[in-house]
Amino acid sequence: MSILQILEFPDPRLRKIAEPVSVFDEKLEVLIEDMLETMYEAEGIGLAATQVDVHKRLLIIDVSENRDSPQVFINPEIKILEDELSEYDEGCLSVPGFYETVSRPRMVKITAQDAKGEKFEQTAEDILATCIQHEIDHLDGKLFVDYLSILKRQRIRSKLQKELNKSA
Ligand code: GNR
Ligand code: NI
Repeated sequence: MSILQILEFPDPRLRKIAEPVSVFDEKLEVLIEDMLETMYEAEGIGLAATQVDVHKRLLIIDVSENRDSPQVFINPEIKILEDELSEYDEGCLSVPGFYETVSRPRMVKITAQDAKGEKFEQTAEDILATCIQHEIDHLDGKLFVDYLSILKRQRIRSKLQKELNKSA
């Protein structure tokens, strides 16, 4: 297993639109294992393939307290089940150190495939619903900072750009 490098905003590769997964092979299983290891090491509750520069429609989530209940969603689609929104202070491993409140639909239905290509359906509420929407946004080249004011986004961008320049 290996820890993968997580891209950081404003890296343009975070804006790529991921392609559907069509082959469910050993290589995919290895990618999933590496993404899980990377997510746990970074102490995130989710990770989208886009964040590790793999532009495939694949995301993983673990919102459990004990960090022992990973969920894998491949080619996920969501349907909003309620008009009600919920607000969370969102963070992102690709936007390190920044947390801002974002509103999203509170309850969604997800259809996706598992690592074997088997289709499944699941409803999600609250933090799980938020996290899945946040991860699907990554697959579509979107980041939570896109929901903030331009001013806030520019401030975050210039602070992170300075950090990236320092380490370059
Ligand atoms: O670790 C994460 N925490 C989080 C908190 C609130 C809403 C969304 C998230 S996802 C984030 C990990 C990440 O960046 N996934 O893409
Ligand atoms: Ni994120």
